[in-house]
Amino acid sequence: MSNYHIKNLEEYFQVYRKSVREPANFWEEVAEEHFTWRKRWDNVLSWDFSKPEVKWFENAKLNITENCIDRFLFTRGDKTAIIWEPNEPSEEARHISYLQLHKMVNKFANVLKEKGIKKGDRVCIYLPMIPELAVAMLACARIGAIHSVVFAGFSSKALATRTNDSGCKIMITADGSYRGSKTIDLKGIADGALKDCPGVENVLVAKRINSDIHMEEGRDEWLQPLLDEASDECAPEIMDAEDPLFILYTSGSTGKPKGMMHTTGGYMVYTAYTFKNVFQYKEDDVYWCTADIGWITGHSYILYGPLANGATTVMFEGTPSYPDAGRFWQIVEKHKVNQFYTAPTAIRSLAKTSSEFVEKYDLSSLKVLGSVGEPINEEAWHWYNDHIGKKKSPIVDTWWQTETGGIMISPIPYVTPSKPTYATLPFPGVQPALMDEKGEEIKGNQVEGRLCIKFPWPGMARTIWGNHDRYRETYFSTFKNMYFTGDGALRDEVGYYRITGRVDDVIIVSGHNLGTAPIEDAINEHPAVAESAVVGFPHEIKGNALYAYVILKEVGESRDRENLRKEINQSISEKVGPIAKPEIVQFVSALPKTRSGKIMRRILRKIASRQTENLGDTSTLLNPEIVDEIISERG
Ligand code: 6R9
Repeated sequence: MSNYHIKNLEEYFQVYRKSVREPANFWEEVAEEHFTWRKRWDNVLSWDFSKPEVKWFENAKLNITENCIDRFLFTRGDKTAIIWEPNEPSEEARHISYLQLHKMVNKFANVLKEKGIKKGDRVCIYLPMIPELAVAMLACARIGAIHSVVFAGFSSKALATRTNDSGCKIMITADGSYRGSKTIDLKGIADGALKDCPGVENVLVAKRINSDIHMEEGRDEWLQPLLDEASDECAPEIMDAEDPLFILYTSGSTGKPKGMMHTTGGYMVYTAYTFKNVFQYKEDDVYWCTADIGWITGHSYILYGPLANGATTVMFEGTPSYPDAGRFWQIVEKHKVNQFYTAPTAIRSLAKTSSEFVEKYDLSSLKVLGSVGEPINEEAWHWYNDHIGKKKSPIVDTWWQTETGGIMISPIPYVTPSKPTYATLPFPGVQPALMDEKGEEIKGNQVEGRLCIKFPWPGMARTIWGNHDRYRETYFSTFKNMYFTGDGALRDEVGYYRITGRVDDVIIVSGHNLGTAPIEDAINEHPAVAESAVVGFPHEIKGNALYAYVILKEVGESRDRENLRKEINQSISEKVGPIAKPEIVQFVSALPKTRSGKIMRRILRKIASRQTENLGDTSTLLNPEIVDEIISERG
């Protein structure tokens, strides 16, 4: 039996039991079986969640690009590594072979070196879904630089905060990007950020939309001429298993975003292992994950996990609805996609459109359907199963986080019997626990609690960049000796997990994690605003939408409310990003507060979702009368 590839349920249980009883042996066998190491580890695992400190494959040496590219050159040199599908269906797709990818990555790595980038330096990548994005990340990994990809939908302010927090010396961006029928002035947004990023010395600009942009003398350079000049050979930097590979920011429930830092060896083993099993990838399959590489799903399951298995991975520049709602299915037919991985928000929006958009295309290549990013509701699950999978392709509802690096709880297709809305069983090596409010573990089945993980796994983030105290505080202090996920979950009668949603102030809108604090900050910066509170409420397509309660400085002021709403939305777009604009802005005279001054978000959430029959105990409020006023003006 191979630990690396699970093929039936009996094997799953065997492998799982082994992974819990002898975790070090189990992961050692996986790491040995499938990867290229320059030097073996001295010790598989050492850990202490109270610090927290976790080390996997200590003192092992490797380069992840050697594992994702070089070792396949003889066996799969001409195999397509990346299929790039452009925004416009009439533009030709690109097929990049492992051999070509090798050259492209080496050239890019040499350009970075020429710009003085060395092992350990941070590189900000602010690019749309074009091949340069994947190549830039791998080029960083080639030379041991730490990439920090910022999703190309983020605003100047968000980009600047992230660039400065990680101390990036260089930024890689593009002249612009295509998103459906729109073009986006990416360089303009980058310029807006760069005026507040004194540490960035060089900016490399990829050409995508051929727009006439400002190039800052002495700072900005076009990328292509530099690549043309560079050598296509670049020896990989030999890294320690625990050397950082990348930083990726995720929203926190308070204040600034958290730069989750992932390391090299464990992340590689974990993403490769989970990819192989969750998608049951076979040699000639074509795999497509529709996420943006700017999120962890793209890092782990467009790039590193698939390439570490020598897979063919599709990278799509556009959107699900352009030129029409059939675009995803047209791409599935065109590239004969075998595994398709997307988000519930996309499924829900496509399920609303005419079934003709699906029926027009031949989807018979599909073998596995994946879902990620938020709980998938029953209706969306069935539509996905009936219309896309034709009841033949198992759905894998994969639960995980930026912090976990890879998939944690998920069915294994053709192995784990699925159950709609359930992420089902933990992956080998993953030991979940449900905790009650007193901090006790809830044992047994048919129970509900806060989801924690009891034991380290190789893909876990090691710290928050520059703020280890915050890492401990956020994840390891709520429950003793446990990693706390921030999610609630229930465990059914057979031990299947269902994730019920966040239990903190993070709201997931269309699969994007948004912290309420930065949105409230953006609202409060408006000169007319005194205070605000943002909560989530259920939304048919987006999963959750945002509801903002806003107190104006001068109550009864005769300012045009509609205009104020627009200005508030504008401020949020600029400071956080358009995705964070609230669905509803309600002006209120006060917010319900406890005696200690905390806003009672629980009540605001209920009002936003019109569940006001049972508001629970309001007697601890300082101002209980405000509740009725807010309800009556809810509209
Ligand atoms: C991979 C990713 C993490 C949060 C996570 C949870 C929610 C993700 C889910 C899910 C229910 C699933 N989430 N997958 N909830 N079922 N299958 O999305 O990472 O962007 O960091 O978000 O997303 O709330 O805590 P990230």
